[in-house]
Amino acid sequence: MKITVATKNPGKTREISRILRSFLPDVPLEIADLTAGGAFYESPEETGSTFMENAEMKARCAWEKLGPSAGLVLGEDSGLEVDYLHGLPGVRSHRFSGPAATDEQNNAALLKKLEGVPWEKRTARYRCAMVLVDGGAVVARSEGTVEGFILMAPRGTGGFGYDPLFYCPELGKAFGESSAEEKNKVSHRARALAGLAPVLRRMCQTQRENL
Ligand code: ITT
Repeated sequence: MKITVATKNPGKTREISRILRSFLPDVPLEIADLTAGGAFYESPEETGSTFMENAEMKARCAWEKLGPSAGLVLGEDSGLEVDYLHGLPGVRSHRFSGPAATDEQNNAALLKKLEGVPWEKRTARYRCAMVLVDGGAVVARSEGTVEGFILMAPRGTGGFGYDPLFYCPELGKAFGESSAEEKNKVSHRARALAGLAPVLRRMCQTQRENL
């Protein structure tokens, strides 16, 4: 079963691929993303006000550009919501400190905005929305969250994005200090994928029956 993840972020593809393979060990999965054709694939502008709207936009855009060769298309939009910042950076997580911001610049900008804010007020969550498109039509949607705190300084080098600043009480450490297996047990992305796994399993069974 071929799935194209409508993303140019290799960190996301790596996690999605590992998580899906662990949820569906008996399903033969071929997982692609948009990094290979990245130079000529233009991502849609993320104009939605919710993660779900943006996830659908990404999935539909990839389907329109790639057509049936994409197989199933998985749109994913995710980000960090910090309560003290009234939900920011939210859907602007990737562009928090400017349109071409690096993860390091975004992390520095976040730490600056939270300067002097005490631990108990540094609550935050990662949120992930996913939309599965088959033949141009939306066949499933799913969301996942993981609660945590924003650290006073980065810890660890694991994961990507804001992971060195995200302390996960469920793991008792920062995502940046966690192994891929640990993060993938509790992450917003894993929880969103848990909602899609039964749909993918059913689709695979139908494909097998139709062979
Ligand atoms: P695509 O649009 O191509 O999918 P992107 O990285 O721009 O790639 P988003 O618009 O969904 O994707 O922005 C997500 C940002 O939120 C991401 O770049 C990180 O800064 C942050 N983020 C989301 N999930 C994360 C995670 O698991 N760990 C760390 N940071 C994460």
